[in-house]
Amino acid sequence: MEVLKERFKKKADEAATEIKGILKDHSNDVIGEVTLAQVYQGMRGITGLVSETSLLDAHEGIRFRGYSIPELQEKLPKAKGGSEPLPEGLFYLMLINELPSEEDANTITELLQRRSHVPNHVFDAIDALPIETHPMTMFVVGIMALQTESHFAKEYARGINKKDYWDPVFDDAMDLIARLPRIAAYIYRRKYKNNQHINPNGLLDWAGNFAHMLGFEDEGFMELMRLYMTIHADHEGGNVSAHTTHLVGSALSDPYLSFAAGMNGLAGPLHGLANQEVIKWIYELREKLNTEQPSKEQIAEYVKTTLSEGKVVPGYGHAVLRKTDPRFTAQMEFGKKHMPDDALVQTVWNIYETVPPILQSLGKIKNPWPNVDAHSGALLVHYGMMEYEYYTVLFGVSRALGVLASLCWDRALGQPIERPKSITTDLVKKWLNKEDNIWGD
Ligand code: CMX
Repeated sequence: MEVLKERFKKKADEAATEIKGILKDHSNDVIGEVTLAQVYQGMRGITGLVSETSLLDAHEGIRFRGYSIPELQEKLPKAKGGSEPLPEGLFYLMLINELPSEEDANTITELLQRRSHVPNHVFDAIDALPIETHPMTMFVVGIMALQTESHFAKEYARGINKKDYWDPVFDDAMDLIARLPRIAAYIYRRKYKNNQHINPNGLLDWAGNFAHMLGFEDEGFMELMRLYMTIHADHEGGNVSAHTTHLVGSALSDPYLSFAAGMNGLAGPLHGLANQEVIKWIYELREKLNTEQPSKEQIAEYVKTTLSEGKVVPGYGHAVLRKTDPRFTAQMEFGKKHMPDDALVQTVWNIYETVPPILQSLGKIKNPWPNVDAHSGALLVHYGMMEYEYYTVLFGVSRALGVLASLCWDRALGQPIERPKSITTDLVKKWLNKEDNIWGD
């Protein structure tokens, strides 16, 4: 067994024993109550699942296994000559629950390189789609075509013991993470660069090689990809892409099926697709006002028009966060360091100064502050990646690190099929009229 797998198994066994002990003594402890509003309004704030890889605090933002983004930037291994964290290191941290050494991160890079072969039928499946197909659709089709390679699906068909589910799931997770950059780069080069594809460079790290296959050799872009792939990787378990992957995986659908389902969720404009919507929205604003650098007054007017048309301001608001997203701040810092004079980046910063008070004044928006998607596009445009419809694919490649590490934990901890209770409004009315004693009160 490879070292990483052994380490994972040891950690997972320890955790499983610990959880068993906790449940033995505390199974009936109550950890929250549920209101009718929560049931009707997106289950917001209901604690209902375990996701080991990260935890989101409304005011502080995300922590991966206890570490904030600035702490990760300081403590995770870097590429040679670089200053941003290697996403391989974050993956190790999420999977093993320990900070990786440089050697640990390099081991992941090597393992991923070894597993990165993508069979031709995957490219054929993508090629069968019309060129105007959205890149996220191509991405999901590519992942689904790759499902032929699932170790878990094969082992399950052979009758694997349930104690061993985690093992082929682990292999599938590693294979998928290794192969996604190739699939994603293929989609980019097919759709936007005349089908001129670029071979992988085995000397580069995972994110650096992804940048290379996309066609961006600039060291600044490679650094951006390392940061981007790190900060988008995980956002605890309840967001649509993580929760969907977990939910579908709970039916023992293999990691390809589960991750593809999660990516269908990421492709929604209230979730990951917001990163394309932000740039589209800024471009429309610039075009309408015929200026490259709209003033704060012009931005404010445009925000009001957007709201009056019954649309959301993309990149702002969050279901859990109640402060500026630290993932936004990390990208702002990157912008200040690498491109402080970029007109589009400055517009993003002017929007940041303009939008929150307007949203706040509406009185109904719980979080007027920017989320991760408000900034990412402007940094990509700076390096020449103009094709904003592609941006959510980058988010998806990164998100694989978190949700697939989580899927390994789900199976190693023997998490059961997920099946919450739903109700009907008829039943609610009966309960309110005390005609039915459904909840025993
Ligand atoms: N612009 C305009 N209205 C907004 C808004 C925004 N950015 N954010 C929230 N609202 C509105 C909601 O639509 C809702 O309106 P109604 O009561 O009329 O239905 C009201 O404010 C209350 O919403 P909320 O409780 O503050 O927010 P939710 O938890 O329901 O939704 C989110 C969270 C992210 C979907 C929402 O803020 C939004 O639509 N933002 C814009 C899209 C976006 O940036 N999504 C990316 C999120 C990060 C990610 O997953 O990638």
